[in-house]
Amino acid sequence: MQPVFIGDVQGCGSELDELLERAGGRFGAAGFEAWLVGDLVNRGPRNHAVLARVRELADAGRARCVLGNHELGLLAAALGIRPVGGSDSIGDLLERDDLDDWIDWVRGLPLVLTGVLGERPFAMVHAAVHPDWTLAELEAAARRVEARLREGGRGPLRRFLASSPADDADRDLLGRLTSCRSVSREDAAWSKLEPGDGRVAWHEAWARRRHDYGIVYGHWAMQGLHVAPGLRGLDTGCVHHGRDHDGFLTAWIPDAKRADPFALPDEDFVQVRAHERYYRDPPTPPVANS
Ligand SMILES: [Mn+2]
Repeated sequence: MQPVFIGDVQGCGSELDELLERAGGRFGAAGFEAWLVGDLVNRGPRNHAVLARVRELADAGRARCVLGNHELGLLAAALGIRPVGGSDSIGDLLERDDLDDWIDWVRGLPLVLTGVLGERPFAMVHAAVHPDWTLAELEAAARRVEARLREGGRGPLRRFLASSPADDADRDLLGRLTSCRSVSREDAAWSKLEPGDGRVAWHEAWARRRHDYGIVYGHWAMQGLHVAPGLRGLDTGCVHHGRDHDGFLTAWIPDAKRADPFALPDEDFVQVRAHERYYRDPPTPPVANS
């Protein structure tokens, strides 16, 4: 089935509907599978509608999704680990009678999905991978942290999410997979911040290792669409529309007949311009790693 990789939706439900409709027009409703890079929710207006749409498609075998930092933020708010702030728009989920059911669905999302495009193995992750990891090491790390997210009731989940990355290696891995933008040149320690001060983009460090697998990711709206050999970064900031540029929801629809769909040039993108101006407030500066 034709994979359609979709960038960060963040509650932009009408743009997701349009993108899925366009994919359906091209491949038929049952002729494609949506692969979503995570951050389905927050900042945008239709969080429950987006989760419900993706869950319905996933249950029908027509969508797959990895967990993003905003899904973790939803869990943390629902579990009382953090207050709901001014830039949060997840009230439509937090106030629902079936919130418990959504917590269980979200905590069960994978952190990494893998497959093969043409002859090229690849992984999809929300933010980043460790520059040194092989695909097998990446999968092993993801499976270990997924098990931590799923084990036990609310208590163990709350304790794991609230733990410090410095004290719990799995919590540190969770942060790298869902929130990292840059790594230190020295020891590849991860940071949420843009490159600078001895840090380079995580994918720059990763690319130097000449890995044999490709990566599809999101999370980095300020960077925008990233098309490089082996790398497809799909967060084009739909929910930031009106900030200082237009926001788009981007899909990568690779031609699987190519031996390496991750090679350049590559024009296989479809973009839906944001339907509304969502961005109003000044950006919240990133805080310490979590
Ligand atoms: Mn993100």
